[in-house]
Amino acid sequence: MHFTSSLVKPSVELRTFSIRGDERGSLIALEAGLDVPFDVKRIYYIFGTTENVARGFHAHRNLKQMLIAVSGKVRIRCELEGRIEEVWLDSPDKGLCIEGLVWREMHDFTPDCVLMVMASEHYDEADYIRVYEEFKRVQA
Ligand code: T46
Repeated sequence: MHFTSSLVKPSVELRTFSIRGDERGSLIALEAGLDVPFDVKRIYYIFGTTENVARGFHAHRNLKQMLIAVSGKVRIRCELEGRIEEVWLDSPDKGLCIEGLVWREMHDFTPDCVLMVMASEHYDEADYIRVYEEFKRVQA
């Protein structure tokens, strides 16, 4: 099947989660449909990233994702609808929700960074746009 455009409106939203802390430390609970605005079908995490390596450089047609640096820091650079949005994920209580046709890049991983991602769909290579020129073309 050949898709020409995304069915999901592109958006990038930084959310702050409630920390349930007590004298023992901290706990964050995320519930699908509430804190994460979609049903989670897949979780993956990126860690042990080699120094000076950047990742991503693609868009998704329909996937919704929530990115959380549960440890360390990473800079997320997004392009959507002709504008750039940059966010540092540097605390486990921050989540970046990305939906629809958004070009995303991940830069400046700290060595201790564990980037956890919750996704609305199972892995599907056909949902990826890995060529920037194609991303610009399907946006138009
Ligand atoms: C995204 C950013 C934030 C799988 O087999 N299953 C999976 O669920 C994923 C995510 C990847 N893979 C395979 C595909 C590649 O052979 O793992 C390898 C690395 O994936 P990729 O090069 O796409 O990784 P990143 O870090 O560039 O991008 C990932 C996600 O793929 C992507 O959806 O939005 O993180």
